Amino acid sequence: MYKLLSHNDLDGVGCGILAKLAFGKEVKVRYNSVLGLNREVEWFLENDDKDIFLFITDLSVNEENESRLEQFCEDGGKVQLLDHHKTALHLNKYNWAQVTVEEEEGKLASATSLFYEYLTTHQLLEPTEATAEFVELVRQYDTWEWERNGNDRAQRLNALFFLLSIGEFEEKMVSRLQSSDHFHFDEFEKKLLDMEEDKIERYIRRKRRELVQLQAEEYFAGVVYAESYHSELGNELGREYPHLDYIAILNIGGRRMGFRTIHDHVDVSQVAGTYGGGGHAKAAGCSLTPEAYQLFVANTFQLEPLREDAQRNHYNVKRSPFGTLYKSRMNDVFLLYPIDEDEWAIEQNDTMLEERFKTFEEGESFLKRNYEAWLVRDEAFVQFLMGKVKKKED
Ligand SMILES: [Mn+2]
Repeated sequence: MYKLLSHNDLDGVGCGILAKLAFGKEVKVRYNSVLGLNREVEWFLENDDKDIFLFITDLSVNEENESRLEQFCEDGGKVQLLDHHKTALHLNKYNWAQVTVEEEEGKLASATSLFYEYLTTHQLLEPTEATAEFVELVRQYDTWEWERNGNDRAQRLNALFFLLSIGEFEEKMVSRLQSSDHFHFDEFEKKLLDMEEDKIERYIRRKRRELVQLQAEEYFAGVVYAESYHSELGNELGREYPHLDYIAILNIGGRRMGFRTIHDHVDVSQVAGTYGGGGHAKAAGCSLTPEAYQLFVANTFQLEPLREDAQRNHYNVKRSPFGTLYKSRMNDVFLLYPIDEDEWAIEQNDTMLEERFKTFEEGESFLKRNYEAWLVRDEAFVQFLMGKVKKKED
């Protein structure tokens, strides 16, 4: 008999699906939150049959369970932990743990891809094309590689995962992988996923208008309240506001918060770590501790949301050699323009600021970080130019 304790996200459930393909009725699978795992491990060690082979995937254990599992193995118990979170790398000192962050140069690991590798090399599972395709979609989603590769199928697989219950998803995928030559979505799922995409788009548009800006330690954060679609939201908002180092997504009901970044200079697992959480460099989370509550909720509640840049301009456009016009809530106007090949300057209400910027993006980031300024509409730009001409005439 086997038992699998895994994470309750797509990557964790991917492991459960592989376990059922490999062991059928011979495996008991339980999915856990990050916090729930340690209880399950304790329960296993105290109550379960000592002959059961225990797999732990996509999650890691606390220090107490670390030594309990070591003892269990010394007494002849069988355990294999497979994880890809770098916060678990210290577990590699044990024979029963394998924590791999990168499979090979430039290819990040996921729990599902590590488990697939494990099961096929130990000849516990026959490799097939359909299963390999499924595993690769899960891996790309979990490591964010799908974004760089434009692999929408990976994102759609995760969307389907959230549309169904875990049990339904598991059952569908197991029978599909057993009976198909290639991984595919059926017609009904495709229709459902299209509708879901439209719904997410509308949700994100609404959330964009609720984003507030906060300076927290050395970073600028965008703060938004949301219960669902954290990945999509963090991604969209991050791209929309590249001057923000990361996006903090608050789930008050769940007393949790998520961190997402699109930037390489920020490791949000470290940010989450300061509040007792963890995760990946690009996506992490933590409980809403009183400290985090004070900073991200209480301190930001009175703030006004960021104003969005004008979208349909023809004249006041970014990177224009004639300058781009921004405005702040204090009614200051800023003109960002090139004064040389690699040099951009800013005029604030007709007074040139001292700062110089190598690129347009640096200049815009400065304006948005310090003044929460937004790109004004063409009409305001034309008025501004007319005012300048008039001043010259006078
Ligand atoms: Mn994972």
